[in-house]
Amino acid sequence: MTLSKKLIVACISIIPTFVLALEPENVNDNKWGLNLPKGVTPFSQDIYDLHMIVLFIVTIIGVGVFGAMFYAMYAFRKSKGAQAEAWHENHIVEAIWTVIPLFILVGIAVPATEALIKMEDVSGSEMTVKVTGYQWMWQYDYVDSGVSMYSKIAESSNFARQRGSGVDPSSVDNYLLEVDQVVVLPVDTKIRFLTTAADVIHAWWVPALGWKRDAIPGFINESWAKIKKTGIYRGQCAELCGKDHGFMPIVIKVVEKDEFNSWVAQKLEDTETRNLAKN
Ligand SMILES: [Cu+2]
Repeated sequence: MTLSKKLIVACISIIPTFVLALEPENVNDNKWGLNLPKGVTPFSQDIYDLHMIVLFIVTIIGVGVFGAMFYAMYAFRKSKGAQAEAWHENHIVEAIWTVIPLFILVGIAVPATEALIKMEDVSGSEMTVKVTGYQWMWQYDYVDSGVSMYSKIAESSNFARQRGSGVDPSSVDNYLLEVDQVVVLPVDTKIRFLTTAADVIHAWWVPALGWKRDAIPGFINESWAKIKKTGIYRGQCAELCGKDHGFMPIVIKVVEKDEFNSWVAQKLEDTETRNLAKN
């Protein structure tokens, strides 16, 4: 096979990779973890769309630039007696290769800015959850209903992670991604999250929501989510916060609104019973 044929075969063989990356259904399954997950909130979808547009643009540019480069290296090689052209500094060409990238960047900046503005807009929130990071757990205050709880790594994971536990981590379900108290949230509700910390800097991150927020002592960071699909979504602390940074997972359970309301009622009742027992 000649070199040119080999090059053509190599180019054709990488096409399925791009097709796979651009195929939405495969991405949704996230079969091989090749692409950005779509998430379950409006702006996780925006981020995903933006990512796909940029991926498409850089793929075209990459194929174009490398294609031209490899073609030049092959067609104008020294062994064929190629002579370099003597001309240089073509103003028109230089203007074109400056202006085209400029337009591409501006074209990308417009939807990127729109997505960022949307992310910051917490107006019209129907409920608020305050998230406080501690070494090494999370506190959740449902500001509107008064439910307050701590959530830390599940005992099954915590035990298995100890040196000499004798437990094979792969035998533990959702190893390091399971908690004792799950954060229950209603579906299709605009939820405002206030993120802060009580000791060092942590970061609250659930990839399916499409964002992460630093939890900084003395500061309150705002963000929001309107989760489209019921289900369980997992995340972790995303800021190096100390020796157990890797052991403060987050688990969100998104349920129908009715189910959420009865969960809140149950939680309040439990707290009341506990308080009465104390007195
Ligand atoms: Cu942390």
